[in-house]
Amino acid sequence: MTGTLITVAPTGAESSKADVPALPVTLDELVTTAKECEALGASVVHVHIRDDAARPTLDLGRLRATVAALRDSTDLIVQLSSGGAVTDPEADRLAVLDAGPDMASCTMGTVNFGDDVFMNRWEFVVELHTRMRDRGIVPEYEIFDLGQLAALQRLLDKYGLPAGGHVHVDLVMGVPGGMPGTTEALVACRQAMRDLPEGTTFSATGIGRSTIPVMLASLSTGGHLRVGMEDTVTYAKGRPVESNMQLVARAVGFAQLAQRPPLTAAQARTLLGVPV
Ligand code: KMH
Ligand code: ZN
Repeated sequence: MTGTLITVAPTGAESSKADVPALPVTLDELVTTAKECEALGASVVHVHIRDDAARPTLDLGRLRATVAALRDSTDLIVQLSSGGAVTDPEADRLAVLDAGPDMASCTMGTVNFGDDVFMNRWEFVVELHTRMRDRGIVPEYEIFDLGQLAALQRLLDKYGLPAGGHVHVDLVMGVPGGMPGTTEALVACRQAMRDLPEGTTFSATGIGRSTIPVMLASLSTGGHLRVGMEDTVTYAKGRPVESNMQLVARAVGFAQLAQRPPLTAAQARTLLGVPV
């Protein structure tokens, strides 16, 4: 498939509404954002939710309501974050799967995360992978550093392919503590992915100012794109991001320039092995 899968990650768990007023934090704001990003060319939404005080939460009732609302209003593939915030306990992160999303993230190892630590013990990763497979939830394997691709190979060798049989990886680049958001690092990952099952696909996102170099490197090596205010809150020097739509529109422009126009949600389901 020659098109580009565009994932929007509109909210994340790190920015506060006070610092970033354009961040979608209510269910209404999230659904409106998702609809508008879908109309522009996004096909997957990577979801973190907030509570009434706009703090990150993994409240199961809210997650279920969010999945239902996104399904009602869009055809997007709904991918819930199982990463949550760095403070979230493993049990709550596993319980995210009970909300029944199409996809969920599965981070392939522990990484320093700014001043924090994003913990992903091996046993926890195995539990996420196997529970997702048992429930037919398609994982997106989040890779913050090169060695995590070797961990993914080990996971698949030992525990088998995920639900849907297709392996999709997201390179999260430029986190302070993880791999840098550079073409060189992306190419190193691309080469390491040759050891993964045939047909493995990848998207990439560059945190902060690495967003543009990572988009260009991903497109030019056959990869897909993830953009959104989870990863980028500055559009250009001195210009805060106005909305997630602004970031999706830029990604669509880059994809068209690369002659790999955005995939529809239906095409994305076929690519990723997500049932309709
Ligand atoms: N918020 C980060 C600690 C994911 O969504 O799976 C983890 C994260 C990855 O964003
Ligand atoms: Zn996330």
